[in-house]
Amino acid sequence: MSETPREAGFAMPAEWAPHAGCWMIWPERPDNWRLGGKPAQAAFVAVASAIARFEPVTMLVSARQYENARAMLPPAVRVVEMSTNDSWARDVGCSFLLGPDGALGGVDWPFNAWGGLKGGLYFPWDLDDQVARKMLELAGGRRFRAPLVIEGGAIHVDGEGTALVAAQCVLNENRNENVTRQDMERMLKDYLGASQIVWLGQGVPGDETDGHIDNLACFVRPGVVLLSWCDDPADPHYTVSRDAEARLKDARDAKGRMIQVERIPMPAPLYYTAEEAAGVDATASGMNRRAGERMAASYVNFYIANGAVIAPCFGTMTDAPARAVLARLFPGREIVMVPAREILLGGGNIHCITQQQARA
Ligand code: KQY
Repeated sequence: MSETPREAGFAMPAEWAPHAGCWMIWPERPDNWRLGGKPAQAAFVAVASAIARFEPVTMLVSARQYENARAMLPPAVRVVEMSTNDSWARDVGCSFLLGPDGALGGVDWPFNAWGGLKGGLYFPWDLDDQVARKMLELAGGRRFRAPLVIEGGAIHVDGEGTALVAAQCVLNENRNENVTRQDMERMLKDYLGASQIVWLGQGVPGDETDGHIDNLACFVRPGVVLLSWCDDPADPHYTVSRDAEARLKDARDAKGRMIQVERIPMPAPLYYTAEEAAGVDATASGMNRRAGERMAASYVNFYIANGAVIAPCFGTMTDAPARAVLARLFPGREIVMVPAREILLGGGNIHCITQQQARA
């Protein structure tokens, strides 16, 4: 058996800890991004440009799109050629770790496109599964290949030994058959350097990742979790958000603290328009877009950069209250909201398309 990060003295820092930079992947897949990816590319440029004001950004780009991406991105963004199947750096990238004397490491999570042949979103996913290894080579970090399939968007950590997950996702049979909660806890503790796992139940309804935690809830500092909240009893997220709050209030973190729950409103319901759905190539993949289908929108799906929070906005009446919540919870950081509907149309949001590289 190879050494685990925990055995080697590595752990995943909180997202608010200092970053060396941020990694992203350029969108181009026409069965996920409408109109050949052009509107999504503009949205990714806006996100990369916003983050680049605060920390270095690396954009991984296919050979085919290299010139286009280089031309669209500001000079401050480093563009590196890499083959991928799609553009979800949170999920296919490594989760960076720090170890003894500030050594850089990273978890390379086995990836199966959110469910493999049992409801996964595309096939093949072999290029995506190699991204974490390649990132760690470029960054000069020690690689720890995990023994179970999960994605970076399925975990959040507080940097003090606590990890937050949703059972719907990390115990899903389409990631690992017959995995027990104990198996998963052991693996998460070993690979994140954690000592306490806080379990939520379901993720945001309609989330095509089977309930990634990064769309539902996140730590904003040790002992405090921000939860996407719904007050409409007719909305399926009403029950999900209440259940999540109850579980958080019952839980203790790695330091034995009770968890303070902060609520952020979920965006007013957002649906694919007929034009948006028609702009996506139809394939046999799991990503069939239909007009009128509800999207799993959430303000929790933000990226914490050095000195800033880069958060999605949707042009809805909930944008301003959401910004106010973030400003209150992150008093030392600039809140930068970026229009993110085009990212949401692809099934995720700003946290899903970014990956922080830790700095000692
Ligand atoms: O939310 C994410 N972390 C990824 C979503 C993938 C959607 C693929 N269409």
